[in-house]
Amino acid sequence: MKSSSKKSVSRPAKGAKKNEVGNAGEPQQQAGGTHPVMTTQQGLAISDNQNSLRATPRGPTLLEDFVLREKITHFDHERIPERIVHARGTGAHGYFELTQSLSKYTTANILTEKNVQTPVFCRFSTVAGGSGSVDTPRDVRGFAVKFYTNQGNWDLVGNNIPVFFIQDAMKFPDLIHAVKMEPDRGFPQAASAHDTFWDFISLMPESMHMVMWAMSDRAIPRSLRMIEGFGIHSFRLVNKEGQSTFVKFHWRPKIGLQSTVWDEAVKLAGADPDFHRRDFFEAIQNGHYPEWELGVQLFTQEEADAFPFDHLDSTKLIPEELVPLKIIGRMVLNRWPDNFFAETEQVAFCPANIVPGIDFSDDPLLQGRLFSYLDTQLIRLGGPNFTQIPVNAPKCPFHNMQRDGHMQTQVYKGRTAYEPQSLEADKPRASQKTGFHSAAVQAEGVKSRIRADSFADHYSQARMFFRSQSETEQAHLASALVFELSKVETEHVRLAVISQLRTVDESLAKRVGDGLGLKSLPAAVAPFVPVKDLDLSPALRIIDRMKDTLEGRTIGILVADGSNNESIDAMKNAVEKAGAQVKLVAQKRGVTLKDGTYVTADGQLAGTPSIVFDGVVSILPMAEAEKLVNEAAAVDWFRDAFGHLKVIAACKGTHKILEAAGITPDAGVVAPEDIKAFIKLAKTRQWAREPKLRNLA
Ligand code: HDE
Repeated sequence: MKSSSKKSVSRPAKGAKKNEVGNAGEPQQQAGGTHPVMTTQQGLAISDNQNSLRATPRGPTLLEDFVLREKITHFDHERIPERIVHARGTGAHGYFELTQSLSKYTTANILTEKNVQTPVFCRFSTVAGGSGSVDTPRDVRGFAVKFYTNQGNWDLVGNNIPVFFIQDAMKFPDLIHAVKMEPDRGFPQAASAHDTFWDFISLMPESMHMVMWAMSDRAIPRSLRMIEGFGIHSFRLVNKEGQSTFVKFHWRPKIGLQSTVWDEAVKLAGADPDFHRRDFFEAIQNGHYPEWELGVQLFTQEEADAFPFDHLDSTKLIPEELVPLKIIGRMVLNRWPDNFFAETEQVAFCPANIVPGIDFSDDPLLQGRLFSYLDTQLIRLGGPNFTQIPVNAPKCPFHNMQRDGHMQTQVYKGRTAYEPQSLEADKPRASQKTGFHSAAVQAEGVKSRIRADSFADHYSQARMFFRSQSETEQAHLASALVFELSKVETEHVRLAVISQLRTVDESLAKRVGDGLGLKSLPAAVAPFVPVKDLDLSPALRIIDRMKDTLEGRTIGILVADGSNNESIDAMKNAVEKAGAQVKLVAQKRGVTLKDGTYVTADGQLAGTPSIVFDGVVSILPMAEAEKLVNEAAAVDWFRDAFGHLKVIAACKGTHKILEAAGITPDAGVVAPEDIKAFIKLAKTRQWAREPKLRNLA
């Protein structure tokens, strides 16, 4: 050791000096509270959590420092593998309450016992991006619910789109490899707009229906509270007599559906990468509990035989016009997790988790999922005892003879860990009476790797979906395809997608071809079976079905020193009464209003663009408005609000900023005094404005 270390004098040998004069490495902490003494994982009280053990005050650090080593080692192991799909997500606790009993169809208590609150944990996710990606890419959203029923956990692991890209689990790894970052370059992150995705899609005609959905406004939702959820596959309900009925599960958001416009989704990714989770968090913290109705479509084998498609094919939906939706209950999410990692990250969903009275169908995609989820949890959570993690453990009693393994937290007592056994009376045995029975369905045939002919129609429902959309939604869908395909570098891939689109709908292919600047369209692909013009399903739209409510929306009011507090209050009170929340935005967060009151704005202008609001208001004294004409953040505030088709309540002075933004006021621009009109317009987007602003495909 160097001589300098020998000269060390600062070791507080008796401790007194250090306590009196402090230590350079000691933080100033607030006094008070009843802080317990910090310890190591072994329970040893820690004397100093700021300084590692050193040979001299200036180092080197000693390997002997077991407190430092324990802390760093734990930190080094803090991450677990992220989910291979649905890595980015957010979740909350809540409850499910049944309002209509399905006792005629099932023995499952969760679907027969009315007005009982069953705890749930629900996780929403994007599919393609990593856990650190953004909340608003164009993507499918996962919608997974774990019901902690008194008969065991039931997981309904669904998406916000009722169909899927592929018919057979065999193709899932290929689909995901195609959409994720390209393996040689490691990008793009959380985006389907690249060659490998569209190459795969162009060669998979069965994906055409889902592609229509993924390019529709459903894939750019405004809020997680404004998405539908679908179990996708047909499941079975089984009653006391052992008779089974097919069922499809649907979640319906109480405040209705709403989407962003594409430019807004793109800008949101930069302005607030956590936009959806923040919105979800704030809603729960503010007591605006997100709520969904649970609906079911019930149908028999005979009815299924008459459908013009095979309900076991996950690329097909059952139009509500064919089998109406029956609302049977509601889910309310009312408690934010205490710890994101312990709960939201470690929650392990599995479609194989069902309860007596519910059973699977033969859907080959579902059958593959029944294997995949448990398998993925073993690598992700490190071993078979992940079911003991509190968020995963059932809330009803559970007993079996499974033992040992990594991270076993139970201390099982007794001598036997096998069955049958005759030594211990308190050990579990199976029960014919209350146990799970698979539906007694006959299955016979020839083993093969053949896809049924009834799965061969890949285009009719894709066509039905596109043609069922409103004009505005069709234009968005066509433009999304133009955007995505414009990012594809390989010409033959772009053309192959157009060939597919021609078979879906000639007019759509033409619009996309025009958008890409093609001089002529490639030949249409020949479908395996003739494409049918199915009855249209207006229930598949979003815009026409938006609810007449401001609930779940956020209005931004731009203020400055001298803003009229009475006008602010009048707008704020009316908007809040209509169910929305209000946030004040100002160039400086501290503002003195006209009556002298000093308020702290919720957001600073440059960091709170209008993108995060559903409608904007400005109440500014003339002089302040004039100053903002030269402030890019203010000009962009209005330009974006206008461009994203939002209502604007602009005071007189603000009209100068509108002018600077190149905005010609239309019917969606009102005065802040016109509160009634503002609220009416804030309930939706100003769709009539869109064609004047954008050349949609
Ligand atoms: Fe998943 N899926 N999936 N999936 N999925 C996973 O399981 C898989 C599919 C869905 O919030 C993984 O725990 C296969 C359809 C959601 O934690 C994995 C196939 C639907 C979530 C997996 C599908 C879904 C997942 C990755 C084709 C809608 C997130 C992490 C046969 C009905 C759940 C995990 C959460 C997660 C496999 C297709 C929904 C790898 C093999 C269809 C919402 O096991």
